[in-house]
Formats: sequence, structure tokens, C-alpha cells
Amino acid sequence: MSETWWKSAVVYQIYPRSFADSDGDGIGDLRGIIQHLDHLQELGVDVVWLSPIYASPHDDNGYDISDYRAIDPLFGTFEDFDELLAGLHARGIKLVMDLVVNHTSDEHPWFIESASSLDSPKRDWYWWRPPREGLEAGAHGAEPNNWGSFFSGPAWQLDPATGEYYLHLFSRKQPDLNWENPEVREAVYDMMNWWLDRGVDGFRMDVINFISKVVSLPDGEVPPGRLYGEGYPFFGQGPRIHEFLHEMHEKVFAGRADRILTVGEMPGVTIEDARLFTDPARAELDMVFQFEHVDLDHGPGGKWDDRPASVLDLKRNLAKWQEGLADTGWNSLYWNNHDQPRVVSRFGDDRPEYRAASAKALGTVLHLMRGTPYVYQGEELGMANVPFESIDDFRDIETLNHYAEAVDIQGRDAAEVMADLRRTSRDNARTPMQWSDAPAAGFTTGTPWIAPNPDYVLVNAAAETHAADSVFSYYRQLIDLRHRSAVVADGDFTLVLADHPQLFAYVRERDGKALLVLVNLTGEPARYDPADLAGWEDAALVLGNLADSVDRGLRGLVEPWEALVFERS
Ligand code: TEU
Repeated sequence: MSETWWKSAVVYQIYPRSFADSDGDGIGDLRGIIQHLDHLQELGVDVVWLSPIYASPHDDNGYDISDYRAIDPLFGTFEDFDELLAGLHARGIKLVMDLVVNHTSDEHPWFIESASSLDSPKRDWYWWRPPREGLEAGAHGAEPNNWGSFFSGPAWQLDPATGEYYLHLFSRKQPDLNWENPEVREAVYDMMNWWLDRGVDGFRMDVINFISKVVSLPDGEVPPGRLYGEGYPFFGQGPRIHEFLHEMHEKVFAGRADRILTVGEMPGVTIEDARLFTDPARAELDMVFQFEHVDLDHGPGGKWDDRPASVLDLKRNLAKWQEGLADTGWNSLYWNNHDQPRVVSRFGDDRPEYRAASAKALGTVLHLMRGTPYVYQGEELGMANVPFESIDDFRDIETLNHYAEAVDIQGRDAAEVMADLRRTSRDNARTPMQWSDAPAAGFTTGTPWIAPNPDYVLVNAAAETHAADSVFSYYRQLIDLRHRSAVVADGDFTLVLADHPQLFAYVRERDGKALLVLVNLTGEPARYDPADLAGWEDAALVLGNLADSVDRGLRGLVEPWEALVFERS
């Protein structure tokens, strides 16, 4: 297999807690996934990215790991895991594990030992600091710096037993590992090799650009209206990040490159950084998840501060990434994951008359660009955001902490904050996968850990898998097109109609063959001058997302949420 096999591959992300429950406890598990492998094969995906299944207290739904070499009993056993891996491989599907090594759980033995005393041999495995000079431990403002946690509150937790604070960029139960310590790095590499030796096919690496920090941990600027300082300049892409990732490549990936996929989740990464991280000559990562396009609708106050993104915003940003990594490096392509609201509600239109068409239109835009597409569970059905009614409907620590900070501490109006949560909460992506119109969407025979989206009676796999006009069937065509077409997998990208406020249009070209992708990302008809698409008059329509698209051709009009793909050679 070539070292760049992933250039024509499509990855499917499974959030195990919400995918399928086999034992009726209301929580998804490995046997539930095993029972639905045919769904993945039917869709045509090549890789599964499996969110964490390791032992965990589940403070952050498994992104707080207490044993990297144990399967959490909630999800099953190693026998179940081995059966899942064999079942995927038998279908020609690879398995990529989620690697969370910027931090562990505070219940990990490493942290327990580190916290046990000031002179513990593992004290330096984490970031411990005394109170700010001149202040007593526990006093207001005594935290070693002014950074805030991504999950609200300060990024430091006092340990009264030793009178020192430990750093946690996320929840207080997720202490940050100190990657400056070579013992930490060796322990992580050893664990990674253990999983690859078991036959897994790579890793998605959680906030891996945060592992190198400016060791002085200085205060950050406090943005207007915010309670804490911006630590990102001192932990995002820190001074040794390329050194650490290259060392990881040499100690873990080298010699396996033709088999595995490595993708680094990198909030805040720029194109310039991504060219360095994904340049094959630098032997770091295959690709990264960038966040610019999913931050476009965040206002100055961050993700909860809504700033609607225009079609021009979206296409200019995505085109910039296409152009930025055209000659060096590689793009991952995604709209959804377990942290993002559902794209059909965010950048599409989830009203019944437009949901399917807009889901297909957004899928077309994403899947036919240059890069490796990622499909998040339910995206292939056009699953939408959830009409949460009460704060009690939510489960996500980030969401619940934000509500408490905004309403109880900052005194904001609860109804306004609830509207922000409905729009943006990660729980929009974490309600049960909708398998059928049976109770609990066919996800469980018990009580689901989080309620399903009520629209499951209409939006579900049973209704879509064999329906020719379903979102599922359309996604299957997009994936098949990538497998069949070298133009899609490896062609050049050129944005066309660049200033059109409704149309996202681009050309892919390779060895004299070309595709024109013409998508109306609005609910209004879009007119354009056919002369602006000169040379495509006789092109053949190879894909359209509306029943009558086949008759439309290039006549200067694209219907609301219509996607048209033409081919010429
Ligand atoms: O998320 C990293 C991250 O940046 C998140 O803060 C994300 O941007 C935010 O939740 C969007 O609202 C990773 C995992 O994907 C996430 O599920 C974990 O909670 C987090 O790291 C800590 O492990």
C-alpha cells in the first residue's frame, strides 16, 4: 500500500457512547459497533476513527483517560475490541484510535503518584507550580497564571495536600502532562507502539499542538469581557512542538508509514504551521484538523458568541486552505465531529423541506475538494441539531460549565444562554445515532444516557440506507466518486465564481480531466453568467442532488441548495 493511501480514503468517526448500545444500559458499546459494521461497509468508508474507549471516569466522556491500555467496561472487553478490529479489517476498513496525551485523567496512576508528594519521582510528569508570589495558596488570584480553562473557570487547581497548583487546560480532572519530561514522552511512545503492535492502523491525536508549552507559563492578555487571560500563544504550537512530533514519528510511525494514518487535532493551527506539520519530508504527521472554518461563526466572545458566517466567508476560507496546502502537505476535510454542532443546522437549513438537499449540498462541497474527508456518525443521514428544552437535557461538561459561569457568575439571562447552547453545544452531535423509528431511535432497548433528537422518527438509517434519494445514498455516491476518480483524489483545485455570494464553485483538474463543482449554499435561486463558466457548455452532469437536476445543465441558474457536478476531458 502506498504511503499516501489516505489521499483517496474516507474516514468515518464513531463516538462510541452514542453509536449503538448492545446490552441495554443506555450507553453505546463495542458490540453495538460490531452489530452495525455492514452500515459502514454499505456507505463505503475506508477508515474508522474511534473516539476514546479506554478506562476513564468519563468526566469528559472518555477524553480523561485513567488507563491507556485498558478498555473501559462501559464499552466492553478486549475480546470485543479484537472482534471489532477483525470485523473492520475483514471488510477492508482500517481502525484509527483516538490518542489523548496532552493530559490524562486525575485518576490515572501517573497523576496519583505525581500528586502524592512534592518529591514524588513523577512530580515532574505534570505541570505543578506554587501560588503566585506573595499570595497564599487558595487566595483569590493565587493561581500561577491567569489562563482560563476551555471548560470555564481557571486553568489551575489547588492541591491542598502539597499547597501547589496543577495545570489543566480542560477540566480539573484532566491534568496536563509535562512533555518537557523525556520520561513522559517515552511512556507515551511505548503505549502507542503497544496499540500499533496490536494491529490498529493509526491515531487521531487530541489537541496534539498543545503538548509543547512555553515553560515559563506567562500570563496572557485578557480579552474584553472575558474573565481569564489568553494562554493560547503560550501552549498552542509551543517552541518544541515540531521536535516532539518528529521524535514521535521516529519512535512510533517510522517503518509503518505505508499502513497507518496520523491526524493531529490542532485548534488554532494556521496554514503556515500546517504546511510544516504535514510536509512528508519533515516526518511529523499525515494531516491535521484545522479550526478556521468552524470558528467563522464565532464572535469576539468565542464559540458561544454567534456571528453568522456567509457563503463568501466559508468558501474563501476553505479555498485558502486548498491553495495553502496545494504543493506541500495535506488537508483533512470535515464539517462535523463530536465537538461541533450539526452542519445541516449550522451552515445548511434543517427545516424539513430543505434538510436533505442542504445536507447533500454541504456534503458535495466538502467531499470533492482536495484532502481526506471525515464523516461523523449521523452526518450521512443528515442528522440535525437538537431542540433542547432545558439545561437538564444537556450532558456535556463544557456546556454545563459555560451555563453555570454565564448565568450564575456573570448574571446573563438564562433564556439567552440556552439559545447559545441549542445553537452550539457539543451535545448536538452526541445524541444517539438514529438507526430506526423504534423507541430511542433503535440505539438502545434501555434508557439512553442522553435523549435522542425527536426527529429520529423520520431521520434514521432504516429509512435511508436503501432509499435512492436519501442523504445516505448521496453520501455513498460521493465516497464512490472519490474512490473511482483520480481527479477527486489528487487533482488541482481552482475556485471559480469567487465573488458570487451564493455559489461555492470550484474546478478539480488532473491529466486533462476536470470536474466542475457548482453548489448553491443558500435557500434562494442563484443566477450566474454562463460565460463565466466558458468551456463547460458540453460537459456531462455526473452528479446532482435534486430530482430534476439532470435536466438543468449549465443554464445560468442553480436552485436553492442545489449541487451540480460536471465532468469534461
Ligand atoms: O477538543 C479540543 C478542543 O479544542 C475543544 O475545546 C473543542 O475545540 C471545543 O470543545 C469546541 O467546542 C478535544 C476533544 O475533541 C474534545 O472532545 C475534548 O473535550 C478536548 O479535546 C479535551 O480532551
